[in-house]
Amino acid sequence: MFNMDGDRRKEEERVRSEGRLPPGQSLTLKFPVLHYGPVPVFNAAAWDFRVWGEVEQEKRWDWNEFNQLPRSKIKMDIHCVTRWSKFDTVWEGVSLRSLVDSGLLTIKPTATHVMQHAEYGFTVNLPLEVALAENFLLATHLNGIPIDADHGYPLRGVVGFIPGHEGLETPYFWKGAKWLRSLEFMPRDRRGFWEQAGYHNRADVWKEERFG
Ligand SMILES: Nc1nc2c(c(=O)[nH]1)N[C@H]1C(S)=C(S)[C@@H](COP(=O)(O)O)O[C@H]1N2
Ligand SMILES: [Mo]
Repeated sequence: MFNMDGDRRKEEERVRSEGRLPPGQSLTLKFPVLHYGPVPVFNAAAWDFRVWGEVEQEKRWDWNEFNQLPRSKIKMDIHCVTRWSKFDTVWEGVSLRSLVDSGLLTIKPTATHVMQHAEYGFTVNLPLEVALAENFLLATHLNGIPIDADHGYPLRGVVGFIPGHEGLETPYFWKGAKWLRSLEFMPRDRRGFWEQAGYHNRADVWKEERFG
């Protein structure tokens, strides 16, 4: 029988009993699309990804080069500030942590925060230690297929909760920029687009830091 809401509620009970449903959230089986402005068109010939600011050497990778960087895969629960959560989503892409660990990127000791810069000037800020944690990824794929245009193709930041890694700070999903084009390492904090609009600067889902 077709019983979408029955399935949904059963799944929600399961994750709640596992301690994985943050306060004020509910489980969705869909994947809502939320952003400000239009969806950009991807042009592989013009696309690049840059790392700049407080780093020993600024980097620029074109689409081909970016796809040759070491890759990681992580399963996470994602929590949107608009109160929906998705569980066990599998993201694949490049981990900032592994770029640093493999020597492909050296961050200056003066860096304290990271700004994600996306198409059309969209920005999101994160503390450096959050961006360097296991639960932040520069993602190209979701559940084995390229992320679709509405959700950030070809590259987006993602941040979520990894069950069993309770020590990692988990920000709301808006802290990952869709259509990501560069990372700026900063010597002090600066607020991104939604943070300037009144969203919480830190955005910890377990503390319900929704609005600032
Ligand atoms: N480039 C860009 N990325 C963005 C946003 C945006 O407006 N522009 N909005 C953020 C917000 S508020 C949310 S809730 C998530 C939504 O991601 P989704 O559309 O994949 O669900 O994207 C985040 N990333
Ligand atoms: Mo959002």
